[in-house]
Amino acid sequence: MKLYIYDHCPFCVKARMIFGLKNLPVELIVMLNDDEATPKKLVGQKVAPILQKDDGSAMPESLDIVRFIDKSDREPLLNGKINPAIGDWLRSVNGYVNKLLLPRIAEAAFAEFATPEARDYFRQKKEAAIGDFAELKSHAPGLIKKIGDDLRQLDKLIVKPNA
Ligand SMILES: N[C@@H](CCC(=O)N[C@@H](CS)C(=O)NCC(=O)O)C(=O)O
Repeated sequence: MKLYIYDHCPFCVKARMIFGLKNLPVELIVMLNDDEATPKKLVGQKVAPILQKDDGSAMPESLDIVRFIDKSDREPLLNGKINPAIGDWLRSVNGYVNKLLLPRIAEAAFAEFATPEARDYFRQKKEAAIGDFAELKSHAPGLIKKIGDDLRQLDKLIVKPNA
């Protein structure tokens, strides 16, 4: 099986983790960030992650991929209770964390930015969505304090290190 990803993408991390947890092989393919043709050909939209099965069919949506792989050997691992407080935590943090993450991701040495065009594509698209990166970086100290406080709250919600 092949997993089409971006290295910076948290949804892709989710999809990658189930292969690691189950010790299943997968071929990782990092798409260039400005490559619209590959994902559109596979699933009709520009998105990552995408799982391409051995029969050639492809599926998007990280949690669909996780569930599909988890059930594939009839020994699902993900059968614990879901803590709604962690969902609430994620929704709250997702409201602001991209203001910290995206300006830094845009400068990092990820394979999806192997060409200047791919990096510019990301920067332009994300700045159009969340604002000027230089301006956002000027607000970093307050956001770093906030994510630090939120991570301390998350720590209290994690009942087992391998949960
Ligand atoms: N609901 C999707 C969301 C996936 C998603 O938003 N991926 C981002 C990358 S982190 C994406 O493909 N964005 C389009 C783009 O970068 O142009 C999932 O869980 O897989």
